[in-house]
Amino acid sequence: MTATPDPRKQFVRQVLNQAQTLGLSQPAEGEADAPVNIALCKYWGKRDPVLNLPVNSSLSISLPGFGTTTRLLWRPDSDVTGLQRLTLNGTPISPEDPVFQRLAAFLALFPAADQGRFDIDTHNQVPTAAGLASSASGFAALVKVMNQAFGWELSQEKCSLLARLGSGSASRSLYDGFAIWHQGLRADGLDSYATALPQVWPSLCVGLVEVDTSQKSIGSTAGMQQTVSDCDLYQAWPKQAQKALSTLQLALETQDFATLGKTAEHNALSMHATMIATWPPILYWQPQSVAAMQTVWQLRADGVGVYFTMDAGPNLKLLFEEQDRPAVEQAFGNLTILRPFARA
Ligand code: 2P0
Repeated sequence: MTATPDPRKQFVRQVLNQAQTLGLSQPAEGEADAPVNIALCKYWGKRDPVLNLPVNSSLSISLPGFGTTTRLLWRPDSDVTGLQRLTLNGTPISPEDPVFQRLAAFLALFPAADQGRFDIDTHNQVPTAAGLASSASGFAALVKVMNQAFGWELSQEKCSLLARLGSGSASRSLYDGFAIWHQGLRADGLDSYATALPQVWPSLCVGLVEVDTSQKSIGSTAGMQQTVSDCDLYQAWPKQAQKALSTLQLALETQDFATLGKTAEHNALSMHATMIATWPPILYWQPQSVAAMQTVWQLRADGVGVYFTMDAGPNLKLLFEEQDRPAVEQAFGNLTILRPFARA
């Protein structure tokens, strides 16, 4: 019986094309970083879980200064191959750890993993508040450092294709600012990558409301799979997301903050509605999450331009502009506030 080729390995080979044969006789090393991102139109559901192809396109804002920095050393003159050493924020990670195994499995998709050993040091500068996902910045930084160390000279779009295989949302972390991950139509996944949007929004603030940052009971990969297979309401989701995406793009073009905020909040609540309506239900919210939503709604009733978005967890990310910062800070007290375009 012949083994079926791993479609992910084939995908990597297609993306690397000529580049894979270069630079594999000499040691390679480098360092790269990538930001975390927050989706304003969410990725929720895979049409192909092996190639990480999404049901819908998504749109995000990156948070420069918060993300992952990764150093890579690759050596061909070794008895062993694949990932050999991984440190996270200076601490060695055991090969039995799921983090090590996920990274090793990703690296194993690349020809270099059969031809030498990888040693990787990775540092996360992700705020502890609000449990921002580090897998997005982690896989984006890893692909960037491989591109650089192996001299592949891949475009950002091609790096985005590769990062997507590690974690869907990583496809958007190749860029600062706003990005769209295009769902793509092809079965081979070669048209499902993110591109940057040109708009900047200097007054935009993102506030992190920390409700609970402990490990969640169901991860987003499993949560979205269950929703796709078991939720009758899910069929409404792709349509909602498509509409939200168009509206957000228009809001960015016209710098219409109220439309941006409203659309992002509505999209996040629609995503959560599909999770709640699956069985067994997936409800990431805690009483304090709902209390924070009500505070946002009260602020809006009082004329403050603040909106929220939420991911697969109980924490809120607030969206507001600089002029409303004092009112938001007063209502929420101890709030971590990030400025995505502070350096723009
Ligand atoms: C997003 N999330 O668009 C959505 C909203 C969570 C809720 O992307 O299975 O870690 O590795 O592709 O990218 C989190 O999912 O999932 C996510 P995989 P990922 O940000």
